[in-house]
This record gives sequence, C-alpha cells and structure tokens, in this order.
Amino acid sequence: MIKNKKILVVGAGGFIGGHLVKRLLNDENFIIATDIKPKEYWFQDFEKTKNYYSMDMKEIDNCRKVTKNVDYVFNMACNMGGMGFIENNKAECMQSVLINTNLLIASKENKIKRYFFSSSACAYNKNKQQDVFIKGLKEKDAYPADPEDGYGWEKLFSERMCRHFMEDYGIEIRIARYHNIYGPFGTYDGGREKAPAALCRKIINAKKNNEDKIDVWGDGKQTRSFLYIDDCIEGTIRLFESDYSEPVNIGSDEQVSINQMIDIIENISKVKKLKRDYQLDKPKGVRGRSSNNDLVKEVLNWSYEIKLKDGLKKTFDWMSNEISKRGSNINRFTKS
Ligand code: GKE
Repeated sequence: MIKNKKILVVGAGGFIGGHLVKRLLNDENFIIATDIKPKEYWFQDFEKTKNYYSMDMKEIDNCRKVTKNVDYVFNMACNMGGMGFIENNKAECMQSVLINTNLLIASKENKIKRYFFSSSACAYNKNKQQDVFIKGLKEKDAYPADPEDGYGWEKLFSERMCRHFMEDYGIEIRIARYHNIYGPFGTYDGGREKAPAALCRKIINAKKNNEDKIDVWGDGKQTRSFLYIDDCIEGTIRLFESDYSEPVNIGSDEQVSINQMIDIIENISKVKKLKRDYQLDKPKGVRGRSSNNDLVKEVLNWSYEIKLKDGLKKTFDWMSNEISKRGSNINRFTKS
C-alpha cells in the first residue's frame, strides 16, 4: 500500500483526480493538490487537503514549485471531456502536452522517485475500432499510430515522453490507459460530459419534465465499455505499486451498445420506454471500443469488479440527488 508518502496530485480538482486524492488521504498520505480551476469549483473537497493550489501546470515554474520535496507525482490533469468536447477542441486538448512535459522536467530536477501518467483509450489506432463489438483492444494496438485526432495524439505522444524520461533520466513511470471512466462526482452537463452521465441526465430530466423522448448522439448501435470510478482508482493504485512501466489498460471488457446502456438506465429509472431521437450529426467517435484485460490481469493479478448495471445505478442515484438539489447545469457539486 502507498502510505506515509508525500504525493503531488495534479488535476486534483477533477473527477478521477478527486477520487484519487480521497483514496490516498484514506491511506494516510500527505497530499499536495493542484488544479487550474479555482478551489470553489473543485469537484470534491477534503478538509485534510490543506496544501492545495489553484494554478496552471502548463507553466514550468508552477511545476517546479510543487514538485519540491515530494516522493511521488500523479499527473491526472488535462483539458478533456467526452466526444462533444474533444471533437471540437483539438488544439486545446493538444496543449495538455505542456502539463506533462513541464511536470516531467520539474520531476527530473527535483528527483521524483515515481511518476504516474493518466493516458486514454483514445490513444488506440482508430482503424481497429471501425466496427461494433470489436475484440478488446490490446496494448500493442496503439501501433501503428493513428489515435483520436487532437486528444488521442497528445496522450500517445505524452506516453512516449514519459518513457524517454525513464530511459534517459531514470524516473520510474507508470501509465494507465483509461477506458471511459464514469461514476459520482463526474461531469454530467455543460458539454464535457461523457455518454454514461449524459444519458443518465437526459433520462432524469425526461422523467422530471414528463417528456417521452431523449436525444441520442449517433444511431445508438455504437459500442463501448465503461469502467466505474472505484475500479479505476483500485487499478491505478495497484499499477502504481507494481513494477510495470509500460502502458496498460485500466478498463472494462463488458462491451455494450449505447442502446443497451439506455435500456439499463431506463430500468434503473423505472421510467417507461422513451422514444430515441438519433442525431447522426452529433460527435460519435469510433464505432466500437472495449478493453482487453489479459495484460492487466497478468501484471497486476487484478481486474475490475463492478458491472455496468451496478455502477450506473450508483451514478444515476447520485445524479438524481444532485439535480434535484442544484439543477442540471452546475459547476460545483454538493460537498462530499
Ligand atoms: N457524450 C455523449 N453525450 N455521448 C453520447 C451521447 C450524449 O448525449 N449520446 C450518445 N453518445 C455516444 C457518442 O456519440 C459516442 O459514440 C459514445 O456515446 C461515447 O461517447 P463519449 O462517452 O462522449 O466518448 P468516447 O467513448 O467516444 O470517447 C471518450 O473516450 C475516453 C476514453 O475511453 C473520450 O471523449 C475521452 O473522454 C476519453 O478518451
């Protein structure tokens, strides 16, 4: 277990970063937390996070300041979102390369022992994701390189930057390729939301407003796998504690179509079956994507545990509570 260490979490005000801070605090570590958002907009807030900084980590002097005298660094920060965001903000997403590059330079200067980089399934070759219900993507499927435009290229390039800092300067690196992480305290409105939260929101609002239809991006046949946040955090910690330094999937192999996911959410909400207005002009991303978990099982002796229907139930209930308290378009969640 990672315990009694001084750990910098960059992107601590975000979804996965916030859950990671909570776990590392529970495991009795001392956390320095940074995020570009002002503190009042951080997704989760912990009374023990006294050392938190609202700062832009694309600036190397900020990276140098907060990597002083820490043991470990987790880079969970990037400008990102679901397809609605990354398809329309490619230059913005690419600039996240400045965060990872400057953080690595500062980590080398301050002799950081171990460095975690949050990569993404968007790093995978698009040509291997042209059909529905594809075979799970293996780590080698990132090459030959043809990742998601913008965001995917930044993730793949930054993976390689990490590797060369390890080869040339001896920093131990750990790299997870996350596959569509979802759960409470994730974005669910405003344009950066991913499909699980977006569809939960649409069904919650349809039920609340007595509407009989929802908008669905694409034809609903496209397939994905989705990993619940608790499994994401457990896999991240196990990877960091391991001695494995190549990219590895942290994802689910429970591949479903978007239509099947909507069926699950309708059952959870107990709403009558809604009409689905398929919007073919909306951002769709790849046709099919899922995680192959052979390598993660081999190197970590671990795989995810929470099934999609159970993770969606927790997410749906949390969102229903949030929306009833704060309305659907919010910047700040109820205090955790
Ligand atoms: N966001 C969203 N909102 N997606 C919808 C909606 C909706 O209301 N209705 C249907 N979809 C469909 C999208 O068209 C897409 O085909 C699928 O759900 C998943 O969309 P997504 O969750 O926004 O993002 P993707 O899985 O395509 O890509 C995401 O992958 C992650 C890693 O697995 C990326 O946007 C990143 O968030 C990340 O790299």
